Amino acid sequence: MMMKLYGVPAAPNPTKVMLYLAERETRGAQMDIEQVRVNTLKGEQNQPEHLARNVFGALPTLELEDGRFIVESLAIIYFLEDRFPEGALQPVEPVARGLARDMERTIETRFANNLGRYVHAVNSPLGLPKDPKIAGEIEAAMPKALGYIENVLSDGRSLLGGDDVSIADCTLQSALQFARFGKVDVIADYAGIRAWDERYRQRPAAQAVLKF
Ligand SMILES: N[C@@H](CCC(=O)N[C@@H](CS)C(=O)NCC(=O)O)C(=O)O
Repeated sequence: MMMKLYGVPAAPNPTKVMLYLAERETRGAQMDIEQVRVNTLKGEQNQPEHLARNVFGALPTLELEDGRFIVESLAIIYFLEDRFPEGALQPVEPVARGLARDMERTIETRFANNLGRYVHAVNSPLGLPKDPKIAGEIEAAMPKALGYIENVLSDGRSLLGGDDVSIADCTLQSALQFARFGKVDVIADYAGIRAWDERYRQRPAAQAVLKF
């Protein structure tokens, strides 16, 4: 059976994997993964059919050839890195690999996750109620995370890991797309991140996947 990726456009975690797949495709990988949309606006992620794939009712979810499932976005990406090693995005050398993973985790846990919560707190695309307390807490924490990313880019590199695309690029762009979806701009004062954003969005993978 062909693998299937269950996802939905514009949601950050599915988009991270969809960008990853598109980047790998442009590097020649033939993964033969069918992409299946689960309509979150209709609540399909909480229907029994999807809960049977992922008890958390979340996306993305990868159905393997043997019918089992991987339900965490980064675990899906690492699985595909191992399963299709030719042209994988991670560096092979251990120190470079450790640093690349560290950057990706830092961007997700200290920036992307907060940005997702912030968008929901100020202008939720899903119509969640505004939450000024959460918004204020995240506004206070945001400069440190944005400063970290701006500093990574300050040596003039074109992408987060250097000249080659990395998983961190997929993570950061999926978060920034969600902010655009919610009409929230947190990068206005960060020239390096803004320039990276413009560059990344020109990439064929980005053009193929991004909706906002
Ligand atoms: N840690 C999980 C988070 C998955 C997640 O929360 N996905 C969101 C979309 S970005 C979702 O499915 N939300 C729908 C819901 O929770 O009902 C991952 O990285 O895959």
